[in-house]
Amino acid sequence: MEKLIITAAISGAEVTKEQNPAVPYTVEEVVREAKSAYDAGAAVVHLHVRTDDGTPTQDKARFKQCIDTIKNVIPDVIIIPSTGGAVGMTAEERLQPTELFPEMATLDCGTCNFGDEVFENTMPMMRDFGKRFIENNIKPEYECFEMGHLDTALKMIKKGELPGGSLHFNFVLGVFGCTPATIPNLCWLVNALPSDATWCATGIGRSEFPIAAATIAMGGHIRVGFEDNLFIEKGVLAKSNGELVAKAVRIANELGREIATPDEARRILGLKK
Ligand code: KMH
Ligand code: ZN
Repeated sequence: MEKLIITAAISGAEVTKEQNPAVPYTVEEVVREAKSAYDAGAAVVHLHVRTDDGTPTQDKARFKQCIDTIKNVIPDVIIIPSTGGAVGMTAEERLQPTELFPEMATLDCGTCNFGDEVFENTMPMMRDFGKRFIENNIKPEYECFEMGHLDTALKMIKKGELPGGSLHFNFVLGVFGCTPATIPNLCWLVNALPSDATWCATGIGRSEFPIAAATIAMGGHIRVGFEDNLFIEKGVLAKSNGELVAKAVRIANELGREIATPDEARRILGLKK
């Protein structure tokens, strides 16, 4: 089995300091959380940024400041900025980090309910995102919350509307309104992938570690972090993203799966440094 790539989704756009005081807003806090995750074994940081008061933003300058400061401290880490941003943002607003030419960025593969709100990713929007990723030579992490998202992405890739080549998907399971985080659902999605694609799975809330454990055993890659889950165990807040990554590493160690360094992750994902 390939080594395990651990992604840390350190902040997200929705969770707040009221829910867990360690959720990062400022640049210093973002770097602290990225480093804690990296030191614990994460090869990848999935990045959303906020203004200092916690408001989600896709501002290019804010992304640049966070990315540059993270890279000063942990130069080899892979940073995957979000182009999902927060519900309600426009496509142009969301696309701003692609102008920083990251090696990868997320590309969301369809509209879905997101709690009480709707996360909009129409096919025309996806075509615009695909065009930008192709022009700026960015490898997408295709985010799928539903089987229909995976099917749409595969069809649009075939038509050349989204980037092809070596494909990487992240299945996000357990968002209220989308696919429930069950192992049969995960297997259904994984079985629909092209055989040479790489994949990651993300379990939301209390499903974070059960989905991680199943994914580690199945040969996929995993995502943990505050974006998805704030608790290290039932009723106990995690002190840092590093604490969540360390738990994932312990599970991987028990299952005999080695952890990929950032450069090993680049090889697995087909990235050129
Ligand atoms: N914040 C969610 C509405 C992504 O990063 O691409 C979307 C999201 C997906 O987090
Ligand atoms: Zn995200």
